[in-house]
Amino acid sequence: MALELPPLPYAFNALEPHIDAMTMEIHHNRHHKAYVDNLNNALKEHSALQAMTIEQLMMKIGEVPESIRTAVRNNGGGHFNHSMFWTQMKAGGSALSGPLKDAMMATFGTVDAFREQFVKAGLGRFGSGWAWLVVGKDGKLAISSSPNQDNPVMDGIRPLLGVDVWEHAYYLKYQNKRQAYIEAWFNLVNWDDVAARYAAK
Ligand code: MN3
Repeated sequence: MALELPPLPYAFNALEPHIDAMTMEIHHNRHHKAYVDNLNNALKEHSALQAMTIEQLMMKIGEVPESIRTAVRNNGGGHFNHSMFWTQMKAGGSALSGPLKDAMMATFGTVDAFREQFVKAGLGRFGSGWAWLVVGKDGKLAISSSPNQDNPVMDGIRPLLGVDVWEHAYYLKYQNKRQAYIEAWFNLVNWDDVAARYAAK
């Protein structure tokens, strides 16, 4: 039972001007598709692993046979992270409110302070990777970042929001200006989706 590339929940050009249509098309149809194809290929001889959800695979990455662990880590991580990434954006974004906003104020003081720290985590990730808003093991919100296609789930931590800071996510429009990309990306965050993740604890 092969994993499938989930369709984008909107058109390639829906997120313009913040993320351009060509970046979205290449990112989804080629990069994300390659992660799915490579993951299916790695799992070909492993029917027990094929029966797991992508989240279960991430949680149990340490138990995946060593011969395919790196492939599953990179490509399974890519599949998990991007599946989440698409649903966390929508044209125009949505407003942050409710218990998630309260928790954010309690942890970071202000929403602006959260944004500032989140941007900093994205800028501080050298090379390719992700910045995350997570629920830490203490139940509190926290910001982290991970290299490559790693994610908090691999460490038993629940991600609420992630931004892809690989150059393929922004280079066509923003070139080397990662900060401008992350700040523009905030306009697209679907906080309803993030809040639903937070509520699902
Ligand atoms: Mn990407």
